[in-house]
Amino acid sequence: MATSEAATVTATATATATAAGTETQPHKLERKWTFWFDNQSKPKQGAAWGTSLRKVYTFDTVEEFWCLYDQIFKPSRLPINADFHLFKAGIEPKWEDPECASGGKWSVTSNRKAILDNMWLETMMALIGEQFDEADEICGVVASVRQRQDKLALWTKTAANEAAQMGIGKKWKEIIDVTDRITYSFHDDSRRERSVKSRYNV
Ligand code: MGP
Repeated sequence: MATSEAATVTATATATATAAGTETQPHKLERKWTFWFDNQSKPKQGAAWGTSLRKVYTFDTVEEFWCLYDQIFKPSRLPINADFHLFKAGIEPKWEDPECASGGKWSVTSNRKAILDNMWLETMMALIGEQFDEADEICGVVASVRQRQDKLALWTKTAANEAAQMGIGKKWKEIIDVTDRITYSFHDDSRRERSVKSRYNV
């Protein structure tokens, strides 16, 4: 997404949210969330990971969320090697962020665009609606479109806290309606080696 597109999104989302707010008060969320976008489809040679990662929009109302989701944030619209992220405001979707540094992620794959879109939407609604008992443990969710398989990952804060991660994993499976086993990996392992072993599964 070009900077001008991001600016248009910002203006439209604000306008729509404001228009919606003229009749009723916008519905405030428990906390602020930020949408991010990363397009690694045309990587600059030698560019370090993260150079194409862009913060797009921070919001804290239901109306802004629906407007942004509807207009932009559907993973089926992404090119190959691009990602959307929805993270708590103030947390960057990077292993290097202090809130993520000791964390990890639950992952699911999808071969069908419609399923990925649906799992992404269900997960985002659960996050902004504070549906997880361990909400403080959650950093955000990432939708990744890849040649081989699309992926969704739920990033959490304290990888070593197995009980918290198992609680989140079980709840997430219900939310996205997945019955197959899902796996949890530590960011620390990903930092060290490319083929990462899973630490927990549920
Ligand atoms: P990835 O984006 O998690 O998987 O990490 P992808 O792109 O689906 O690739 P695959 O290996 O699963 O097929 C891919 C690579 O990007 C990692 O091995 C790192 O080199 C780099 N990378 C990914 N993340 C999320 C980070 C990060 O947060 N920080 C840094 N420094 N590098 C990262």
